[in-house]
Amino acid sequence: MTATKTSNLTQPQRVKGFRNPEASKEGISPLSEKYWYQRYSLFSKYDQGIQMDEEGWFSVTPEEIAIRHAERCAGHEVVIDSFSGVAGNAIQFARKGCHVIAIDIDPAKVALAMNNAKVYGVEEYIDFVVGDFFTLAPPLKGDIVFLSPPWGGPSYKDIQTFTLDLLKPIDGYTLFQVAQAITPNIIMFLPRNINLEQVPELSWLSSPPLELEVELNYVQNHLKGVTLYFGSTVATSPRFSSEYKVFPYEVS
Ligand code: MGP
Ligand code: SAH
Repeated sequence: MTATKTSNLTQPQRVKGFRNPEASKEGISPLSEKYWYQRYSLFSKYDQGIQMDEEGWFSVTPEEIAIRHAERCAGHEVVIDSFSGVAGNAIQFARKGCHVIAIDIDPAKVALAMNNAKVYGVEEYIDFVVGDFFTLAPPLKGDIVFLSPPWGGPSYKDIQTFTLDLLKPIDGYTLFQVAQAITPNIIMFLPRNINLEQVPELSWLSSPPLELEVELNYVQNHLKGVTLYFGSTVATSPRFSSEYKVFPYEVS
């Protein structure tokens, strides 16, 4: 397993204690304002009509990280974005030329996702589905399953070490098994405080264990999340790494 680091973009800075009049005019809540300051790193085309809601603000994958995820879809046709939110990831997979099945349980989120995909001109490449991924999954066919489930809100970071059982709406092991029934090529976006020692356990759910690569995702030197790439066609450097205190794939 290897671990690599991404970096990046310039963001407007927040002035503490001051409510930005532009944000207030846009109807941004005090909770979301922190994310509004990062709006161009979330969507570079933000000013061209991007629409968000409260959960969308704190959950959307920053664009440069979503681009990085999407680089792995080269050579694959269909990506299932199982928890598509406001389409931060779905848009980038589509921009790379993949067909995306974008699923979200919240109809309001799907409406925002459709709007945002239009802003990027990629709505034709995305099938938007309102529904529960776990109900829809069994008959689905796809070359990659992308998983960015809810982490329990912004308070995820109050926990010192985030464990896989804390993912919502179901633990990470069960979620992974549902995805694995579709394809071994799985990309999973997890909190930066995820217990890295647990991660190989997901590989070991398969026999032989799945190849695994771990990527630490930074924006402007700030660690935003951790991406796990599973399966021989998306884990491009699936080697054991001594950079982290981790884990051969082989179960001895
Ligand atoms: P954050 O830690 O809330 O923001 O989320 P930030 O600005 O790093 O906070 P700070 O206080 O450390 O400065 C960081 C990133 O994690 C967000 O931009 C989202 O991409 C992602 N993220 C956060 N949450 C709560 C979720 C979630 O529930 N699900 C998913 N899929 N991604 C999330
Ligand atoms: N990657 C997305 C953010 C995903 S946030 C982006 O970049 O925009 C997680 C999403 O999972 C939320 O929008 C939430 O509505 C959705 N969700 C929660 N439970 C779900 C389920 N059972 N099936 C499908 N979507 C679900």
